[in-house]
Amino acid sequence: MSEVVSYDREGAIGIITVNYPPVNALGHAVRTGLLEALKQGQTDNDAKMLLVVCEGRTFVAGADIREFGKPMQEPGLVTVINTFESSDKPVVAAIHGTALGGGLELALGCHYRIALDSARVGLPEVKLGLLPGAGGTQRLPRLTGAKKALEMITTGEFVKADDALEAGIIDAVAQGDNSRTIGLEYAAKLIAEDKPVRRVRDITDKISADQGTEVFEAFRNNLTAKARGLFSPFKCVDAVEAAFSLPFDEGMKRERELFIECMESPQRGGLVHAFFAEREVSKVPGLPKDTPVRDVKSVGVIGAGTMGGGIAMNFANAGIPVTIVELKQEALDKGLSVIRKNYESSAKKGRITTAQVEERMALIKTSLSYDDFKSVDLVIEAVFENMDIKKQIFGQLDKVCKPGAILASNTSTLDIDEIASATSRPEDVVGMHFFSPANVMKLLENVRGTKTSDEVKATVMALAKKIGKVGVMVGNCYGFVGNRMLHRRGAEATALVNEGASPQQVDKVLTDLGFPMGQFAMSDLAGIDVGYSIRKERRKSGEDIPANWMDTLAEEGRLGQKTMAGVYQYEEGNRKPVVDPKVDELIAGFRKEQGIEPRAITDQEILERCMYVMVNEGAKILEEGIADRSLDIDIVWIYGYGFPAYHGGPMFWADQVGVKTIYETVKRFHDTVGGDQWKPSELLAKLASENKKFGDL
Ligand code: T1G
Repeated sequence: MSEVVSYDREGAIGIITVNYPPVNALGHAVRTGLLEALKQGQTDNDAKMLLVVCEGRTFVAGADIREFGKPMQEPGLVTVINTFESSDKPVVAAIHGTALGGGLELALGCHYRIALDSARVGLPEVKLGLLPGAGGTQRLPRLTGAKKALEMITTGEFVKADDALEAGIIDAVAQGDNSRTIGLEYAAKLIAEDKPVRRVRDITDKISADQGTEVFEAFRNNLTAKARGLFSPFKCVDAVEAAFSLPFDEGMKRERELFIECMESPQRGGLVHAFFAEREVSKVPGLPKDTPVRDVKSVGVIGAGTMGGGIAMNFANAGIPVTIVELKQEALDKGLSVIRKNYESSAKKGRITTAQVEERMALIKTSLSYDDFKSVDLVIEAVFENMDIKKQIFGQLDKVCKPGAILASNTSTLDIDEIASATSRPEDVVGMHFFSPANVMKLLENVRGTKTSDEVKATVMALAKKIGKVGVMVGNCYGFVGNRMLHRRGAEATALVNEGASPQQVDKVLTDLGFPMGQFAMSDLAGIDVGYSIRKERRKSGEDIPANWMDTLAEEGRLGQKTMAGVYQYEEGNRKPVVDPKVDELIAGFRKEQGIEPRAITDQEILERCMYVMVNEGAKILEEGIADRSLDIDIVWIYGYGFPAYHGGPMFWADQVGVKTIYETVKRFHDTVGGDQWKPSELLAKLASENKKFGDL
């Protein structure tokens, strides 16, 4: 008998129980166990009906992703599910937690489905670069019709139990917290009503109703705008369309063909890497799992600007009271009105209720005095990037805050140790670098200072999860992980324009790679003045930063979206960047002034210089231990800078391109372009010489 699937009976109901923590994934042992248990149920004469339930926190959450890319062991999932469907005894699935991917497909192979009201169902395969490959694209539309099936399968979004009932995916919803109990009650009711076997494959009314509709074309057109190079959503549409144009078994064959195309696509590798990396970053090497975590029941935020306001919203969203302190009442009033506007627009979009708007606003207090920080558990400083001001603030916090309060800075570049040196408790000082808009962007770059205690590190990592962020712990250096690499890319992109490329050519190379926006469109969003004042600060501190055409833009008052003109120009109420011939003239003028003869630059050179400079810097960051693992860098870039997840992040992407190729090119640019940024990282050189990957580290 299988260790992970058991069979027993209560009255006339045979019960098949899966128990394979953490999420009952359909690994080989579970697939084999399911077939064995089904056979037992079939031959158990006292069992009139069979019930499939799962132990632990959730019903089956899909195929076992760890088996992807390895040779497939029989029985395959399609075989298992077809066998359940062809059972001559009715089979019921009782769902709790999340029935996802192969888990929902298994339930769709059963004849009846009941779920706890807290449960959710979904087919999120597209988020892994795949499509439902065990009948989901053929069985789901037979229950829901084309539109709902396409929505679920192309977005991978989870559906609440009540909505799944309304959509016809499940037959009943029950309150309670025990799926076995509700499953048994429901099966007993079906027996009493003498309910027959009901195979989804035979249900055709929704199929005939939607045959010949334009919905598939509409979805393809819509996806073209949104997919940004992601491959699998289109294959999802093709597969669902097959359910409306082919008989069931033919449709299943077509699904399999399309599934294999996705499985073999490199995008699947990138997305599966991103899936596991997102879970791995929360386990910080060297930080014991049982490190005590401090309780954060109240938070203070300094600064009611864009960042301060967004940061405060994260804590209010998690039910944690926040006090925002500013120097002037107008700044507080303005900050609070922006927060309320953001909440009201979320309510308008149906993401939260109006009651929740008021609940969250009630959790946000304002003050003009640091005294109101006396009893808070954490303070996050979010004022503009000036070391003297930050040190003055931390000196004050050191006097006001209670022992054990965590003092955090939202600085995006400055030295955490120097900020901490302004206090008598550097062990309680840490960087918590949020990304704009802070209430939306998922990344939280937690920055450990040399003296930051393990307890504080563990607390801010746990807090990231609590406020719905992906927390990554990184070391302290200029720009930490994300901005340090971004500055290298920004400098290379700017230099390429100095030498002859156009800003729009550079941006197109990055958006073609899958980034939501290019380097210069991003500068326009962040504000040209932000980079300009950082360069001025660095030049003031003696760094040799060559003049560049972006300085000219700033000096001309072209600060980006906020002035409707930066590298691009913008129309009122429209964030779409429009090429501005004035900028080309301005750049030509700058080159002439600098005596630069522009040259034709290929897209390939742009890609190599913008991306390989990041990889080389990433390798230096690993060498220095600023990032513990290459996956930390990948997650920082995927959740903080829009790096296309299907490329797996910069370091995973580098492994796909080839470390040796990148190293050889970096060496070449070191000779031809020059500059620190092209000094090859020793780690990169070592991996290239040993034919190894960052993923091998
Ligand atoms: N396979 C293997 N391991 C999995 C897994 C899976 N499907 N899902 C989760 N884990 C591990 C995860 O790595 C972590 O491990 C632990 O479980 C807890 O996860 C043919 C081909 C279910 C909503 O895409 O969305 O079916 O880090 O930290 O926040 O059509 O996990 O503890 O060692 O995320 O409570 C489709 C993926 C597969 C669902 C729970 N299914 N999982 O979230 O916990 S493709 C999915 C999730 C498929 C078929 C196709 C979430 C969750 P560790 P966690 P959580």
